[in-house]
Amino acid sequence: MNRRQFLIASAASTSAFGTIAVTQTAPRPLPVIPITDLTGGINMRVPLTLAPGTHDFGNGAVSQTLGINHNYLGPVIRAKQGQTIPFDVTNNIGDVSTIHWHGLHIPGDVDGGPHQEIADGSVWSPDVPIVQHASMNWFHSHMHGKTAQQTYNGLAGVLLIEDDASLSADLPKTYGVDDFTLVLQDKIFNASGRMSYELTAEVFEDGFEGDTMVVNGAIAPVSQNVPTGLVRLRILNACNARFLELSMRTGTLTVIASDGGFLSSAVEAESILMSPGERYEVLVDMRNIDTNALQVNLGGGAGLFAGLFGGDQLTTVLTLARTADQGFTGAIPDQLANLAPPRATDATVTRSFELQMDVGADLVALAMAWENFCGNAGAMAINGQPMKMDRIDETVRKGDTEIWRISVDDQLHPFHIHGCSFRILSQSGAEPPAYAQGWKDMVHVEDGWSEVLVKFDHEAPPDAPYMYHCHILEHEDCGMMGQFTVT
Ligand SMILES: [Cu+2]
Repeated sequence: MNRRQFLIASAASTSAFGTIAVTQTAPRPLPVIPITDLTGGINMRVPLTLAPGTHDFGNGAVSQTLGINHNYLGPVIRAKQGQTIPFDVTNNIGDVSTIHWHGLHIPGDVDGGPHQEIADGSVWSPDVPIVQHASMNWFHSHMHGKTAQQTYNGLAGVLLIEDDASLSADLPKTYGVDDFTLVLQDKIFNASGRMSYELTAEVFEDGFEGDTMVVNGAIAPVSQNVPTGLVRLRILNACNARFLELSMRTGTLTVIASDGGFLSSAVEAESILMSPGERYEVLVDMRNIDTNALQVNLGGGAGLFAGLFGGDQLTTVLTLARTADQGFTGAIPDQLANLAPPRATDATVTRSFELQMDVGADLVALAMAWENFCGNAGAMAINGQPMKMDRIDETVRKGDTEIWRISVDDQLHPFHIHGCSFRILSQSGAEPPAYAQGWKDMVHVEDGWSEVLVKFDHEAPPDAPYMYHCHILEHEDCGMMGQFTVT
């Protein structure tokens, strides 16, 4: 029995992915993550404190977690283009950590990657300039070799950027009323109901995938009352490794924004495929329907299990129930942003990256010495090289437009580049879906090449390089990561 056959057999015999719906009765309320709204002005340093906590995900058990200003996960921070956020990031978790601002166009020395370690008990105080357009970003641990475990345990939060256009746009924008931030994760809860994270060599190969969906720290399904009108969902796939195929129970998803900002116009999609690390904003029309639900397909069609199972296994993550209150009465805007098609002819440099599940035996011991963490699995690599903190893999000239071509030796991987947004020219050899044709910082690849058009406008010197890596966090920790400078 090979690896894939084993997975199919074990999934089918235990029905691990089918237990969620049948064990739930009344949905829990959607937790609305507390927001730190800085758009009105910043008159003090903004504290973020990383610390251990305990958290009940809704099953009555007390789980050991990590959090940022909270027992589990961090706040939603809202800031505006043109501001500089003076963060004080205090690390009290009892271990070294970092906080990376995923999606931000910022210089390498404040990027929060593995070179900006925060020792236990110390404070990191970056001034983070917000120069880009309205977009949903996030922040999470990026401690090399420990990213997967620390992020899974709760070191992750959301950073919403607004600009003049987004603040005046005719869109739902009342936080917690018709504008919701959803942090989606998959977890495993042990027999005592406590969150668990255990790695075997097999699990390492695929990345850690849980059997239970969690929304904003509560076990799905969760429910939320909403007023009559359009409702906006800003969705983050914060899973370590699981791709999420999302759809609505009734009707389509109206996608208005991707990782790096608004699409040029809304895209209607039957479903969207979100890799770990991706963000999409969608509108749900609650003008003429009493209830609807956001659902994820845990059966087949997405991620590692693509094409392996015949049927769908649609699981509700969030139920929306309409009240008589009048909400956002506007319509879906015709135009959201002025976004020209990407011009591949602008590129003056082309680079190629192969994401590799296996490296030669001679490199495995070296990879461990370079602080890659692979459990008992062999090391992983990009272009034959496992991650090494004191090796610069690529040097980029500031202001250049480049094409990055990404391929894989096996499986499906999501690829992330720090310090930029890019446009996808092709994804696994095909045109990307319409909802993925705007600004992105994630692209995935399984077959052939994925190609992105990217321009780097900020500096990353040799002592503070940017990362590019697989966003399956176990793969990243295991060496499927490289570094580049921009000068
Ligand atoms: Cu990977």
